[in-house]
Amino acid sequence: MIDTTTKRLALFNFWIAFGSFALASVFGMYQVLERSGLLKFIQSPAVYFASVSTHGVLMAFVLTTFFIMGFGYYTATTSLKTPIWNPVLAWAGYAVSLTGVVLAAIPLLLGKASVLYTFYPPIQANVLFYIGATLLVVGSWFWTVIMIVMFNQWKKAHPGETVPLPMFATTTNAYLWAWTSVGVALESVFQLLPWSLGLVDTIDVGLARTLFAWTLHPIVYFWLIPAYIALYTYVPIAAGGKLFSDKLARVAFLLILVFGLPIGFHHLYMDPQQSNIAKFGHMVGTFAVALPTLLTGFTVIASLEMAGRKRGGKGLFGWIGALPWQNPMVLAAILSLLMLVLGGFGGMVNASYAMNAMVHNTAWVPGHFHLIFAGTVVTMYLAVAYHLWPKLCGKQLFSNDLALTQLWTWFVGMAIMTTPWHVLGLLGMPRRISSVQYNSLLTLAWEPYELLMIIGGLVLLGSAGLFVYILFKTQTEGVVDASITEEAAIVADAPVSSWLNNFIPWNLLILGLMMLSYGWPILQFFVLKTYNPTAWGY
Ligand code: HAS
Ligand code: CU
Repeated sequence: MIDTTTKRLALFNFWIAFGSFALASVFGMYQVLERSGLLKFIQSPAVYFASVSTHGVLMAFVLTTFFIMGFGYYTATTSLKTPIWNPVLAWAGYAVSLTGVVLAAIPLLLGKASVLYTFYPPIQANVLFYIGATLLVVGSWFWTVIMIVMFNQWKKAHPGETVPLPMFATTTNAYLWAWTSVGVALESVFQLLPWSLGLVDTIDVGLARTLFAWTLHPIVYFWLIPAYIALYTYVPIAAGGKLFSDKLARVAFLLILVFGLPIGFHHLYMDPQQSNIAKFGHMVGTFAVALPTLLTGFTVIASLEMAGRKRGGKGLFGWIGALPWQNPMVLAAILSLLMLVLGGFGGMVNASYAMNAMVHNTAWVPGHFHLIFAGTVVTMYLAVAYHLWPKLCGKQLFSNDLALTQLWTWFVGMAIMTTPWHVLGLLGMPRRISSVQYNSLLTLAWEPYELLMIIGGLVLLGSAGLFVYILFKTQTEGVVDASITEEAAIVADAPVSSWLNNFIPWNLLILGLMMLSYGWPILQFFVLKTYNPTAWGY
C-alpha cells in the first residue's frame, strides 16, 4: 500500500498545481478576449499585462513545480517500495514553495509585477515578486535533495541491481533541475533582488538575459520529463503491452539531461551580447537535443504498436484502431504525440538561426509553446492525474467518459488556438501585445484568426473546468473501492550497464559542457571593456 504520508504529500502538491492551472485558464480566456479587441469595455493594457504575467507564472512555474514534486514523491515510494526519506523536509519544502507563491501573487494581482513570466529587466517588479519566485525555487530544492538521497540509498541497499526506470527518470529530472535553476538563482541573488531593493541603481540587462537563458531552455525539459515518464512507464501497460526497450528509455533521459543544458542561446539569437560562435555552438546542441525526443517517439510508438498487434490489430496501421482509445492514458498519449509532431517542428524552425529571425518575438512563439507545453506536456499531466487520483483516494474515477471528453476538448481547443497563432506570427503579429494601435491591410488580415483564438480559448476554459470537476468529484463522491491496487512494479527487463545506472560521469560531462558554453559568455561581462564600466577607468 502507498503510505498515508506519500498520499498526503502527493495530493497537497497536486491540488496547488491543478488549482493554479484552473485559475490560470480563466486569465487565459480573458486575454484572448482582450487581445481580439472585440469587447471595448474590457480593453486595458494594464490589466492585460498583469493577467498575462499571472497566467504565465501560474502555468509555467506553479503548475509544473508542484506537479513534479507530487509526482516525484509518488514515484519514489511506489517504484522503490520505500517510504519518503525525511517527510519533514518534504513538508518544509512544500511550505517554502507555497509561501513563495503567495508572496509573488500579491504584486502580480495588484499589477505591481507585470513583468511577464520571463521577468526580463529593465522592466522591474515589486521586490516581493522576486522574493516569492526565489522561495518557490528554494522550496523545490528540498524535493531535489530528497529524490537524489532516495536514489542513492536504494542503490546502496541493492548493490548490483538496476534502479527502476520511473525513479531513474525522476532522479534525472532532479539533477536537471539542480543545474537548470542555478542560472536564474544567480540572476535573482546578484541582480534582481539588489536592484529591486534599491541597493544598486542599475544592472546589466545583457548579463541578466544570459543567466536567464541558462535556465530558460532546460526548464522546458524539467516540465517535459514527467510527461515522458508517463509515456514510458504507464502508457505501454495501459495499452495492454510492455515497454519496447528499457535501455533506450534510459539513454533518452540521459541525453535530455546532458544536451538540454548548454543550449539556451537559441533564445538569444537576436540579442547583441553574445558572439556568433557562442550562438552557433548552442544551435548545434539544440539540434542534438531533438534526438532524445525522436528516440522517445520511436520507443513509445513501438510499444503502442506491439500492444495494438497483441490486441489483434493487423496491417500497416490496423494496430492504431486496435488500441484501447477509451483508456484516458492511451488516448492522452496519442493526442500528446500528435501535438509533439507539430510543436517539435515549430521548435526546429525556431532553432534555425535564419528562420528564427522571421518568427522571433511574433505570435508564432506562443503558438509553439502552447502546442508543445500546454498541449503535449499538460495533456500527459492530466492523464497522470486520472491515473493517480483513484490510487491516492482509494476511490474509482468519477467518470471515464467525462475524462475522455475532457482530453479530447483540451486537444481540440489547443489546436484551434495555436494554429492561428502560428499563422499570425508568419503574418507579422508581435507577441506580448495587448492591442493593435494601427489599422492597415496587414491588421485586417489578422482579424479572422483572432476570432478563432477566442473559440479555442473558450473550449480550453471549459475543458480545464471539467478536469478539476472530475478530480473533485472523484475525491469527494467517488465509489470507495478497496481493490484499487498500487502501482505495478516496473523493473528493468535486463541488467543495464553501470553507465545507465549512475549519474556521476554525466554530471562531470555537464560541468565541462557548461564551462565551455557559458564560461566566456558570462565572464566577458566582467572583463571586456564593452560591458564592464570599471575597465574604462570609471
Ligand atoms: Fe521550445 C521557445 C526550440 C521543445 C517550450 N519553447 C520556447 C518557449 C517555450 C518553449 C516556453 O530554438 C518560449 C520562451 C519565451 O517565452 O521566450 N523547443 C525548441 C526545440 C525543441 C523545443 C528545438 N519547447 C520545447 C518543449 C517545450 C518548449 C518540449 C516545453 C515543454 N523553443 C525553441 C526555440 C525557442 C523556443 C529556438 C526560441 C524562440 C524565440 O525566438 O523566442 C525540441 O525539443 C523539439 C523536438 C521535437 C521534435 C518532434 C519529434 C516528434 C515526435 C512525435 C512522433 C509522433 C508521431 C505520430 C509520428 C523534433 C517524436 C504518432 C501518431 C500516433 C497515432 C501514435
Ligand atoms: Cu529553448
